[in-house]
Amino acid sequence: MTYVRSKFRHPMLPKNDLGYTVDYYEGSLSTLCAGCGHDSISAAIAQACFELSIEPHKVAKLSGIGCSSKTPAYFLSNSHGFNSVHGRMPSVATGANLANRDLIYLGVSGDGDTASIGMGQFVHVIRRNLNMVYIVMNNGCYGLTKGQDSATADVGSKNKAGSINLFETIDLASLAIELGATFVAQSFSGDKDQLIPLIKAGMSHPGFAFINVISPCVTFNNNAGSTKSYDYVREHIEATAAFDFVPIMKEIKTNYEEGSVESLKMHDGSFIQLHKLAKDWNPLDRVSAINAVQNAKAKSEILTGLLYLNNDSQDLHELLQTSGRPLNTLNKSELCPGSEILEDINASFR
Ligand SMILES: Cc1ncc(C[n+]2csc(CCOP(=O)(O)OP(=O)(O)O)c2C)c(N)n1
Ligand code: SF4
Repeated sequence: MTYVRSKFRHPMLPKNDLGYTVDYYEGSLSTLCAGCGHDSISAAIAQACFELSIEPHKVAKLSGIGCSSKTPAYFLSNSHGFNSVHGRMPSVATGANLANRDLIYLGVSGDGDTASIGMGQFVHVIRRNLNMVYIVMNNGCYGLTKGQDSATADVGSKNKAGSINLFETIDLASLAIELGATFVAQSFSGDKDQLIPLIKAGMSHPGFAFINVISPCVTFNNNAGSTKSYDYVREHIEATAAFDFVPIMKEIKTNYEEGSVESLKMHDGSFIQLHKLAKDWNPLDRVSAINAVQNAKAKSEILTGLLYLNNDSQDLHELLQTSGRPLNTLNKSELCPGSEILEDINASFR
């Protein structure tokens, strides 16, 4: 692994609508193990933001603790970033989002960070439908602390030390759908053609967009017997549907066979194009989404793609009917209703 990165970029590198090349969306040089799935996800995030022509300073990256939670250092170096306490990223994201609704919130977590110490925070940020993208880089182990089994390790899978996991796995995608998440997707770190459109769609979704990405840990969980290794995942992956994400500003491409495409309009006016591979697949149907994930699991398959989308998503700001302007831009006279109104409010509690 080299610790020197050339600053030279080809002068003909394509530019996005803002005039930036993709390197403007990169971060500092990764210190993760060579071949770690998390690095591929970081690259997909950078590419998605480049393709959406997002101003990096309009993005806030947040994470907990773990190899996965280190990755915000490796993408979007021109964005805001907050590396929080283990499992506590959702609270920090909630506070930041309530103070400034105008940023795009991108949370990155690990399966340990989310499904163990952060589980309480995870379930409540889903219930609140906080407007953010929440990516779990799921390798079934605690990579940073030397590969102990996490709560997403499959029962019966073997870790590098040779011990078999005795405990039932927590399926984060099923849990998210069950808890009312309004956008739930699943993918694989090595499948950028699927992952980049999913991230773009998640960023355009007005509510909590959860993306569970299987991301093999090459150092501690890539052995025979692991169900999160590159080989296992490649052999057991099944896509619900392949799709393109088309922002509303761009012409909508319809070069797919008629009848094989399902066009889903997002709240911000953009569309997701679903290539229906599974005949009866309907991502708008919550019950069939839960059944499909569970049926795949029963066959030891990992279902990938956009699993569930609620087109009537109302995010936390809408639910709480907060000010349309970010709170951090309101001045004292706008925030304080005045002593007479405060007196009335106090009187109503007496
Ligand atoms: C409060 C607290 N408890 C435990 C730890 C030790 N710790 C650091 S990272 C980690 C788990 C990381 O696993 P995961 O979130 O799956 O990320 P990965 O490293 O696999 O990407 C643990 C237990 C800690 N940093 N803080
Ligand atoms: S220990 Fe595993 S998760 Fe951590 S950087 Fe290395 S390969 Fe990635």
